[in-house]
Amino acid sequence: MRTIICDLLGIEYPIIQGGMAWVSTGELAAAVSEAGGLGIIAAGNAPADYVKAEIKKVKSITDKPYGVNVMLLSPYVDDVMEVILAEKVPVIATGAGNPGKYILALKEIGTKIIPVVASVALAQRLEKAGVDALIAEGMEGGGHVGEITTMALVPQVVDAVNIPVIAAGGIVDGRGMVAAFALGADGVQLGTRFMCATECTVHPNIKKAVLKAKDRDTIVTGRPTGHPVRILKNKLSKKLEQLERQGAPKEQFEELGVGALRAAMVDGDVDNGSVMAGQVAAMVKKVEPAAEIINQIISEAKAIMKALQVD
Ligand code: TUI
Repeated sequence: MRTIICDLLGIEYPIIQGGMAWVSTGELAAAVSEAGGLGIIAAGNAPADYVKAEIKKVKSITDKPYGVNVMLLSPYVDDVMEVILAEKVPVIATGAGNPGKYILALKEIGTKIIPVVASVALAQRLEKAGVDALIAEGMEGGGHVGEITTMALVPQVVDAVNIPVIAAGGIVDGRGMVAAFALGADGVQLGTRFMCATECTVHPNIKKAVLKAKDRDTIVTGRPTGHPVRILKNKLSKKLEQLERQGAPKEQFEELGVGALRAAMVDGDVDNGSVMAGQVAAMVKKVEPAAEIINQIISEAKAIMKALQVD
């Protein structure tokens, strides 16, 4: 099951845990890295000190490579980048924007750079700028999403660049992993499945909500803000839908959004909080250790590939 991604990142399995704001803490990242995947701390909208503390946690639990996901819309992005440079973080992923201006400094210290892209144009621009790999994330995923599905996006990105591509959005098990390989990806990133890892420190209400979710229980909200976000349907999503129907100004969406993610993930407010999760939430069946999630995905993928052997 080794691919070019394993050698690039120094990991055993080409499975990356998505950087989910207020969810992907040091505890989860360390557990995934210890199990042979790449664990990622999410900086989200948190200040640099938070990120530094999470990095320390990972380093105290594992010597294996880990990453930090930097959300480029964060007001603290420059401070977070400084922490990443100072701590010589092995891998950086980015989301919700173009990380172009940080690439040179990161390359200088040997950090591997794998930005998340939702379009071919940004993929090509970032390849030219010298990034090491790309995460092509389809709109099945949770949180901030683009407009293209994983099925359509991954092969288009794969065809457009000569660096490794990791598929994300809508992947939850070995079937998704093999499908990603068939589309030309060299690895997968999973978020929602790892939200329900035992080691994930997200509020227990969130794990319960994901386990309860059915196929049509997510919705993309906030399109008028230019930053559409997939969340589990709840009171907040209904209010956001109503604002959209009314053609309300951006500020009203932002008012409802501010703090809603933290309220959900940290405080467990599943009614009025922003419960970001992907369309595959319905396929997450139980809370289990990160190592079991990874081992299961790998054994499912191996079995499928064996069954697919044709002459
Ligand atoms: O970043 C994510 N997922 C996220 S970030 C987040 S926190 C947040 N909170 C409120 C509003 C917005 C975000 C929750 N979930 N995934 C990676 C991702 N990046 N998906 C899509 C993109 C993306 C979109 C447009 C990357 C680049 C881009 O274009 C920038 C450009 O310059 O072309």
